[in-house]
Amino acid sequence: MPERLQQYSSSQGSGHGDAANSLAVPPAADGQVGRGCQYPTPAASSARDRQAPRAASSARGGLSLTARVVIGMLSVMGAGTAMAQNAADDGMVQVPAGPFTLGSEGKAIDEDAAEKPVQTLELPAFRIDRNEVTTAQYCQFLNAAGKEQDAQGRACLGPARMLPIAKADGAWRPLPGREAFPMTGLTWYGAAAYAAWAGKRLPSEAEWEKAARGPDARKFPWGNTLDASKMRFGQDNIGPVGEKPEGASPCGCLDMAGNAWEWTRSAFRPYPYVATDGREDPALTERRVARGGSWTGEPHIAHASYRFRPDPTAAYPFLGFRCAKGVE
Ligand SMILES: [Ca+2]
Repeated sequence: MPERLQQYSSSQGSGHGDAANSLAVPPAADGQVGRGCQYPTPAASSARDRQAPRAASSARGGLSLTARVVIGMLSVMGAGTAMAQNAADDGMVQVPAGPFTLGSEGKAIDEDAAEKPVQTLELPAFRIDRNEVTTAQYCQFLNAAGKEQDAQGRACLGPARMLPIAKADGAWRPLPGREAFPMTGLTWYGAAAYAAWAGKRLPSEAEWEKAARGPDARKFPWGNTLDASKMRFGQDNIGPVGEKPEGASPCGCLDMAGNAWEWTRSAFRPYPYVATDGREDPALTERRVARGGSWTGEPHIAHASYRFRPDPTAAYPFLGFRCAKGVE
């Protein structure tokens, strides 16, 4: 574990390099075949949405009254469609069913032995948050719950000194200027409790990696070459979620490299990854896998297959999460 990560630990540490434990409870199984990610990035979609009304407006000069009325009606209909799309946007993207590549050969200098062996896995379609969960969203959860523990009484938050939120007059609020920052400083239990409150769940590490790499086994969300301009990393370079659209994954997820590390549902156990061997049981108390690197200055471990492995009771100012859910 890099020294910079160790100095922030609030609990038992990250467990980088630890051997996995063994428990056995059946998880929700995945297993269908289909095509890989083919979705446009949010940036591309947003650009199209913004441009369409302007194109209709600029075409009005020199047209008959009838033509203007028709164009006006079409513009209103178009605006209505855009509003309907926005209303239907729940902040999640869908990852199609189908095969993808998990893990690495562990040969490159930035690859870890725990990423071996490379596997081709198949997952059914699922949905995953486009962005990391923000401080504002997490405060909504805490204020609705009225406590800082999960249903079993386990702490959701790390020490106050590392939190991007604060409690005053009985309510949790983001620190000024951090409303759109990823929620960090929370335990795995805190992440899982939020997901349950939101009607979602944490992604398995396999789901997370598929959403980050797409169907073509790329090393980073944007391709195979480390590009620091496409991710938030470096000292104190944590920032609002979704501000690096050029670093979007093939399915349109943002900040899957950098900004905050992200808890996944999966317990850390050696590969090969087997979804049904018990590692996806949320009741496990063993170390969990986190993915994606962070702002803490180690861009070389931000590749999508790297497996950070914190204790579920640990909290760090660089560790956040995003949620997933099944497709109904
Ligand atoms: Ca991230």
